[in-house]
Amino acid sequence: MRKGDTQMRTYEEICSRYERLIATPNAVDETFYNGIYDRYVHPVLTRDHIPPFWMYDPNPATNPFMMQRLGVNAVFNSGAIEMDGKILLVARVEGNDRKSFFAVAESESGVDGFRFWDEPILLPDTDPEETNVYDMRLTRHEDGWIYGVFCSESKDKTVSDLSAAVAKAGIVRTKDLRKWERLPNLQTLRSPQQRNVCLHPKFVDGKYAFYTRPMDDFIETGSGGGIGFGLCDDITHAVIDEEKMTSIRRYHTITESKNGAGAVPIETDRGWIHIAHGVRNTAAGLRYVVYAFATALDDPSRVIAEPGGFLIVPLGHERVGDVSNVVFTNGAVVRDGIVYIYYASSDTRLHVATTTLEQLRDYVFNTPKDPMRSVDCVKQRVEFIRKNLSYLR
Ligand code: M1P
Repeated sequence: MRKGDTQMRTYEEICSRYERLIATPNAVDETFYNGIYDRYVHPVLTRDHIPPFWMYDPNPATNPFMMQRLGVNAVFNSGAIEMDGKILLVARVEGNDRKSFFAVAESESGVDGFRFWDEPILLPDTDPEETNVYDMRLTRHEDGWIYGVFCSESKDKTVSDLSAAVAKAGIVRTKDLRKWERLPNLQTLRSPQQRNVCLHPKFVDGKYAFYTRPMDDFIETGSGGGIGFGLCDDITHAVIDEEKMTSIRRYHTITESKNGAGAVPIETDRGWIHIAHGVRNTAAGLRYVVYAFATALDDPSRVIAEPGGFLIVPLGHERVGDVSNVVFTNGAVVRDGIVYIYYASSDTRLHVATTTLEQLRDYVFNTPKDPMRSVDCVKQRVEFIRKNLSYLR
């Protein structure tokens, strides 16, 4: 290389760096402790985990500077499932052109070694107006299919604002994450827009059950009061009339601005555990955190436990990215009693947090509720301190 030239790598050098990254072991971050879950030193997926042949033309004759031809900006919000002993993620990959798409990455351990399959998922193209797709929740349903429910976004042509968009819930199904069948989008008769929709894994009253997030607008949920729940008879033409509220938005809490279903609910002997996201507004913009709640086994729309506050909050470098101050989850896996919670930070990269099902259940059912007012929070804490001190003395 001549002095002043930009650095140039060969395709082989690019690949060996990529292989080194994939082979880098992850480890529990011992600087963090809360007794609820472990965080990890490294993210599990980033844009550097994208196979070089997705971005580079390896042929020096047609790519003499070995430059990226099709760059990738970010890898984040990911659905998750266990298959044949491996953990598979359907990640949201965002190209440099801002369009998102889905791609499967697999790992034996669930905490490191994630490698993308050779090609991203090419969904059946059923709607020419659909411009962007993202945030797939993967549900292994008792009907035998694996469903992917995701946000299908199109331009809102009813207003003159160029950035106005309409969000709907797209539905696909598969048996193996390789061959996908597209079904018509979910219709919610009483909500003009939908995002963060998640299919419950079991029939409820003999019907398919969806967690929804009613919205009046693309960004603002408006009159949408929280995470909804609705039933439909036929998933091949899914229509929901009434949406009951499950976990609701509340003034001066982590869900004040909006909330939304995250991972597919996890069944325990005490109830369904939900790992969701809550959003509040601040002078610095929206702040997204991950929280948990439980619904009843006999009525998965009825909230029976809701710990106060957040479960996961953006920390350190997680706080910075394309959309800063965000953690978001749409996938978790339970394998051999270990819960792998895949959460993205700041719409840029994907991390894992691990805990046991026993710990998560303890957290959800034994963490005190949000008392909703400062004075009651102090009373709650003083009572807690006194009990602790009398035990310690
Ligand atoms: O940018 C943060 C998140 O914003 C959206 O979530 P919500 O619908 O609750 O506002 C989603 O687009 C999500 O992808 C994104 O991470």
